[in-house]
Amino acid sequence: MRKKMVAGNWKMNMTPSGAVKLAEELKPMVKNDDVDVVFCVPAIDIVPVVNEVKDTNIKVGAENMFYEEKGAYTGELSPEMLVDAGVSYVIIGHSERRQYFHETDEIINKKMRKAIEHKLLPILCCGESLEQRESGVTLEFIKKQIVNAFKYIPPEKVINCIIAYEPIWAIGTGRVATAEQAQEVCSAIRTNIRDIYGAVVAERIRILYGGSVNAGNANHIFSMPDIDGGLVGGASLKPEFAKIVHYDK
Ligand code: G2H
Repeated sequence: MRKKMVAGNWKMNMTPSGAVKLAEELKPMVKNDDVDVVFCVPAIDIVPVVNEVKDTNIKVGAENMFYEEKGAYTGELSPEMLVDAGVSYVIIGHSERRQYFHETDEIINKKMRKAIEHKLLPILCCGESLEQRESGVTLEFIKKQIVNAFKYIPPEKVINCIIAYEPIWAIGTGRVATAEQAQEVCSAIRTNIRDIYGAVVAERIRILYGGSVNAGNANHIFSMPDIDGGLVGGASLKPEFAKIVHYDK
């Protein structure tokens, strides 16, 4: 039985003081022993949010990191910095980073390997564009993203990673994939993992759906057999996030 996960992706929202207020407001509302709750926050908010959620069920994630250990990489954050600051998870390969910061599958693979080396749990994002969906190449494209992201990573490490399927056409658009569409792709991802890493890894790895998840659609989407929760953008900045954490109540 896989434990459900609901991770907020705050993106480039919330100043440090606003972040503390939001975390303070949400923390009593998101207690749920059946769900792993994660706040993935902007780099500057990590330290204050880690302090704010200390001794709660909430874990903190970063939205990005670099794949080198240290040195002359102006503006970047290393995995060691994240771990030392109290971060447990890191989003890798979000489509916004692929699009605006030109992150390739090769860069994403380097980040995955480096995160794992430092015992950060990667939330690997994948997903097709509207054009790719309409031309019928969705499953093939996502398989390539998954294979490339996990290259050189052994099965015993893959098992603890999280995959987030986020169709680009459903991100921040209000146009949510139907639960059936999301299930179809998440099931195909699990099959890809089974083919490469075997049945045990495939049964244990968690696959989330992301893209306009809200309090109204979470229950239906999360009840699909291959969907283990959600990566939530817009709705993670509001009290609505707590309703998503309690999706089955
Ligand atoms: C997809 C998602 C969070 P939203 O990017 O990763 O954002 O829920 O706003 O579509």
